[in-house]
Amino acid sequence: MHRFFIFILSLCAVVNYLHTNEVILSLVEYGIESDTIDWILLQAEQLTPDSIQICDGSEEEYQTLIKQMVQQQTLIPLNQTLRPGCYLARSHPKDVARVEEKTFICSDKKQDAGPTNNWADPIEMKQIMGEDFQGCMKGRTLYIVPFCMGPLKSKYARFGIQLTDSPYVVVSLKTMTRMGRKALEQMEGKSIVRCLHSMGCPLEPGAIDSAWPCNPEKLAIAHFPKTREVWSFGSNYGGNALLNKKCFALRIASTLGLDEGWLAEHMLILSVTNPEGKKRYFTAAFPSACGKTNLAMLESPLPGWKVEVVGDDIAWLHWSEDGSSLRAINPEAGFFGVVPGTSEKTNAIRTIATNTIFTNVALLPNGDVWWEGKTDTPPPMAIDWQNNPWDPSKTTPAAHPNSRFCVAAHECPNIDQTWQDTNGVEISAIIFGGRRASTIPLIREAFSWEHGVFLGASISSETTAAATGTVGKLRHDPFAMIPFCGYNMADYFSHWITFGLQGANPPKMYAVNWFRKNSNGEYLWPGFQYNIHVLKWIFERCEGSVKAKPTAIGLIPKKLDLDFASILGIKGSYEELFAVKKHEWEKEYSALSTYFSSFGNEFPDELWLQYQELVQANGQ
Ligand code: GTP
Ligand code: SPV
Ligand code: MN
Repeated sequence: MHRFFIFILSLCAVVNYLHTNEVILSLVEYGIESDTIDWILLQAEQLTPDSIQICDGSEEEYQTLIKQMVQQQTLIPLNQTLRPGCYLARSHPKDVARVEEKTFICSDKKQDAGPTNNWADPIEMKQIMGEDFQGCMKGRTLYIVPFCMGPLKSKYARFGIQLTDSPYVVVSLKTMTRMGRKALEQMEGKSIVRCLHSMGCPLEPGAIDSAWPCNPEKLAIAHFPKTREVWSFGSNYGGNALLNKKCFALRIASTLGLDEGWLAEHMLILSVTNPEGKKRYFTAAFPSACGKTNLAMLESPLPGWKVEVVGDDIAWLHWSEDGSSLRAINPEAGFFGVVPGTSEKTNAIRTIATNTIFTNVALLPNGDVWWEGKTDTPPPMAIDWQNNPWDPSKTTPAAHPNSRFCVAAHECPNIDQTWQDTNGVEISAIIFGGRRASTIPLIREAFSWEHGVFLGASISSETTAAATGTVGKLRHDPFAMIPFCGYNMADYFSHWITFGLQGANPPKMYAVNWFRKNSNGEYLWPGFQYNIHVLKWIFERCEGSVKAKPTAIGLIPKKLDLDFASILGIKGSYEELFAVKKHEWEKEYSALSTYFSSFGNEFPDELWLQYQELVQANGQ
């Protein structure tokens, strides 16, 4: 206790905040360990905020911050009759997506970050970033945001505290996590992931703040797996700034999973209920902006078949204690989803009707929002995401391609009633996918767990606007985890193989591709709600009620079992959707061989064996 008071005294000197003592005392009362409190105090000392606020997660606190951001013009209230509780934020034009080239894994040894991550020495990184953090919250409030990832009281839940100077981040964390008092109440004796975040824009006295402060020139997001810390500087956007999400729940959590025998995955979790009322749960890993949220929120056109959401982005997978079932929890409590493409014809539209913060969409004269794909005909006029007048003659999009909605899970009409189950849900099937214009068929089933791991490791996908950089470039993205694995990916592959062998009855595994195109560049498969036909087939395979057709690349559905006749707007035939073209697969296997070799001796033999068997079976 003695140390606390020295800190408090030194803090009172730099922080013009009468209630600092109260803040400390309330943390002590909640049983937060003294080393965590020391950390908060030390940070406060170097960040030099004008005030400190511990966030309790109350509605009142949320509304106060919203009001403050409306005044600051960070948020624009939308038409409250059309969209109650909804706001629009416009980001800085240079702060619109995750920045992978400025994302670092700071393990002690470079080898532990592996060939697919940017590595930096942890001591050097802390020195470099430490200088930027020095004094960076001048003129601002330091918010202390305690949060829980996973259902409160679940044995699978994990805890974090984010220190941030961004009120936009605080309200987003309230929506995306179990935040504030309810998290603090569960934290006693638990290990806590320390998340430090600043927009990187100190405010001089009397200076006018911008609506979206950020510091793109000095942007860096560093992960310290050994000490379970994340440091993020300079951005206010999505996964760069909401450190609970990709930074904690994937990069740091994946390293916890490696140590403790579980998996933190970039996966949606959904349930499918058949006409007899039987429910099964599946997970699916697709790279960013490749269809997770839309699949999770699917509204089924097939009579009697229903899909409900457990999670749309991240799944933590554990074997049950007796090893009899694979359990999945969604560590999040809300959705941060891609807006463009969402319409009455697709799946998330009802979830974002109320209490949603939209970032970087267009504003309509009636105070509603618009984005590409919302309606077949664009509005005659709008204000684009950069606050410029827009009309359909413009060549630039009205909404940014990576514009997002942030909304609580309970706003989703198709949320599964078990979504907060402390034991997670039992997974029957694991699906991998990517955005591929050619080569990869609509769906195939793995022959075995090892083959399934091979399918996951083999995913390539065209890059999207979810990360800065070129869009549409094919890249290897094993398990949709390339930007999110906190350690050496070769060890990750091995971890997947051994993980499957730990349970009595591993789920079936699948690879899907909604994005195959014909020679006119049109999607062969109508996707969205029609993906239910694929989910139905997977369900029936799990039941053992349909037979599959063996091919060299996996088991595929028989034509009649996909019920093509009832699918409207289909451009491709069964034969086109499942075509295995020799020249395409030669290219595919050659690219895979080069890629797998890049992991050197660390690459698991089991996957090389799979590779060789498949190449032979293909007659290549
Ligand atoms: P992140 O949140 O970035 O991880 O993306 P996500 O994987 O959740 O992707 P999301 O469901 O938001 O979809 C991304 C884009 O792909 C949107 O523009 C969708 O309209 C489009 N999309 C989603 N599902 C389908 C599909 O089945 N077919 C086609 N053609 N496009 C789809
Ligand atoms: C993704 O890029 O996969 C996202 C958006 O879900 S972000 O939260 O920015 O990572
Ligand atoms: Mn999503």
